[in-house]
Amino acid sequence: MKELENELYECKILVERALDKFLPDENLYPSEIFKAMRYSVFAGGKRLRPILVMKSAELFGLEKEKVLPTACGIEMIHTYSLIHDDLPCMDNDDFRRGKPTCHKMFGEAIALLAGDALLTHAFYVIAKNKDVEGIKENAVLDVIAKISKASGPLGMVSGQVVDILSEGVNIDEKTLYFMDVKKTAELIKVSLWAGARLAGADEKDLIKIETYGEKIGIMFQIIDDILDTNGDEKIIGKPVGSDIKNDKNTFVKMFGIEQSKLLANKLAKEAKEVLVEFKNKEFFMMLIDYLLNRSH
Ligand code: GRG
Repeated sequence: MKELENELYECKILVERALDKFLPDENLYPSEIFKAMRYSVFAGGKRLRPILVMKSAELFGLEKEKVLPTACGIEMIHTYSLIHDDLPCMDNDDFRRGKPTCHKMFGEAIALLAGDALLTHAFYVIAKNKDVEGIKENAVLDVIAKISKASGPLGMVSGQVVDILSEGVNIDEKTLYFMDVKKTAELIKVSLWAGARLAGADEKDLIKIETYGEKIGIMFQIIDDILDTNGDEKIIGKPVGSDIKNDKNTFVKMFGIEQSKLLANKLAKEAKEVLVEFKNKEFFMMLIDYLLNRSH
């Protein structure tokens, strides 16, 4: 596990340096928006999605530094979704990543705009990947199309819509899976797919890496649901019980903690099976157990 943690740390440093380079300077006019964007991006975060982009590119033979524009763009999209998710009209949360939420610091209007700004700026940055030596323009176009689909109304937004509309309502298992695949797994899946596509992976491998992404994506959300019930507030960076407060539909609500853990373990096993024939798969194998046993 030490080896995996070192690798995660090394990638995180690369991502954070690149994010600093790709985000507009906060002294630009009007500085309030740039300050709010930077505040939320640098409030913390595991940088899981950009790391997946980089390691997936590496798995298929491309240096991980070459996909940093795409990796950073996806982290910007992820941060936008967190800012909007925390707004009073959504989950109305005061803390995120261990700090006051964007709207608590900058007010609702600027927080809404900071989310919008990160979402749009993300595609400006992702498009820059075409200027990196060895990257094909067609691959960048495919990546832009796929990321916009995964984060838009056919992806993450529809998951969020079901999440909001089903508050206080009993939904069935199929709807719970739909919601979590869209809300959480889509961005994780597309991170892996994008790294692989930029590295020139073939269709068969693209499908496999996406399947792995779907399994770990749902597993990630199940663990998120469990941590919201029994996690350590100081470690997760926000108060526990916010799902209960908002009467959310979660795996814990539907199946209880023990059954949810079993489901997460089953997905972990299935994810390992997907990559069994891959060479150099050690990072992705270790990552499954790391995410399964995570405390934040
Ligand atoms: C369109 C107005 C509008 C809002 C959209 C799409 C959306 C808002 C929100 C996405 C839903 C969402 C926040 C899903 C949760 C996914 C999840 C488990 C987030 C936490 O991810 P981590 O643990 O966070 O990787 P860090 O802080 O480590 O980056």
